[in-house]
Amino acid sequence: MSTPPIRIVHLGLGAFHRAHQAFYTARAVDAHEWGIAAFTGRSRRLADALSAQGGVYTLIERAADGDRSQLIGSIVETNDGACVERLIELLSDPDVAIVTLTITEAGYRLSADGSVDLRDAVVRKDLDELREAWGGRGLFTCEPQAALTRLLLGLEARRRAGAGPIAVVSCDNLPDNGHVTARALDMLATLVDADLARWIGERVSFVTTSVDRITPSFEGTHTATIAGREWIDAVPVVTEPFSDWVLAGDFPAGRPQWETAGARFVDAIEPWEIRKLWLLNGAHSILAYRGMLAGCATVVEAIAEPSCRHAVDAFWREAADLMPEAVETVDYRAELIARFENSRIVHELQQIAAHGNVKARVRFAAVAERSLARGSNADASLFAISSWIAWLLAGHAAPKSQSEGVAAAVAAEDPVRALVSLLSATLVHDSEAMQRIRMGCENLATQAFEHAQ
Ligand code: CS2
Repeated sequence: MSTPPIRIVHLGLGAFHRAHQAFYTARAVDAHEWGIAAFTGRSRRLADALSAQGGVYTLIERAADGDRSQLIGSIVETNDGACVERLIELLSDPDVAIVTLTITEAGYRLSADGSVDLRDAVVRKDLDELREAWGGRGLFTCEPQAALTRLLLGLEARRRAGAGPIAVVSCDNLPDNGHVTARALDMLATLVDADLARWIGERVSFVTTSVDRITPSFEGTHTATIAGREWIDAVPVVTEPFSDWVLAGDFPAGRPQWETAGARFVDAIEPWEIRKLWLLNGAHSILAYRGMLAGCATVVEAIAEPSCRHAVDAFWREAADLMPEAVETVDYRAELIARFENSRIVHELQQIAAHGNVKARVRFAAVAERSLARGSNADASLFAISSWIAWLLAGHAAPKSQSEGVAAAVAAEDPVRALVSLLSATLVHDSEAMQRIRMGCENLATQAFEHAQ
């Protein structure tokens, strides 16, 4: 494989990026023109392991009836996320045309109203550092920790270098993720330097995307035979055969022909995005909370559990009623069941359950708010919120998997109220909805108690 030049920078190197954007880039007809320099989020372990194998890794597509493996060579450089010096260098290069992000929903550090949470200690520290760097200490002395403040630093370097416009492509499970990223960066930039905020507004294009491929974390090796010789991949990725990528927005400095690898470019993304977020991710989160309350550990176990399946079906009916008629949901739901039932993919519920406040806001509360506004009783989505709360109150959350705000709300005098306020200002002030969420929590607590006996 010849090495393509670096034209894409990725923040958030992990299994999902390697199964999705790196896969689409490697499969595009112009793959030889588009190399990725990827930065990890928290630890440098994966960067080092991939670097040791020249960035190349095996993507194992695990279907219910067998595996299909392929080598992916689109990632040509891997870095520890903390290495902002390299990020600055790369973004100052006019040949770099795109920044993609998989920094997780929680990585945007937003409050319930969608603005950056300025009470977040990391954001505050980073903003202070950035101000000092602007004040004369110099960009290279700065060590921001949050993904968006790191990106901000890179964009300032690009502005100073006159390296031209660029596209920022969010690939996280947030509705209208391009706009969310634009708003967050504008807010952060305005707090540091109004000129940078203006430059971002004029020169950075924010692309909204809906991404889909179930890719649980996987620890293990894979032995491949290349040119008759055995090669042991220390960091393969295991994913499902299905994948989808819908994008809307401009790429002012060019882009790979991802459509030749199956991506879809659309003008209006909302129908695709909410179908995926509500039906797939919403069901995933219900399976996680209800499933663990019922003693299940994986998606396959939970979807086979009648009370979980019933809760998912009811939620799907409610969510599907809110979708534009043009969007197909019947076959889509049948296909989801088959994907969830793929017993060769081991998807831990605890992994899905992490960062529940950010996920429940997008997956449950958004459905409940819209259902109530349309005069429906929103039974299934309110009950989904109850399942998140009952799960938290039953002490199922893994250590460090939830934010400080969630831990404080669980310990509050009225935890149900405190937790709902993290999701939605509308629901917390709707006494009837609150009443039903409380009843749901009580019912689930009783069921969980009976299950444990
Ligand atoms: C999951 C997603 O962990 C989670 O929150 O719901 O990672 C899901 O597997 C992907 O969005 C599938 O495309």
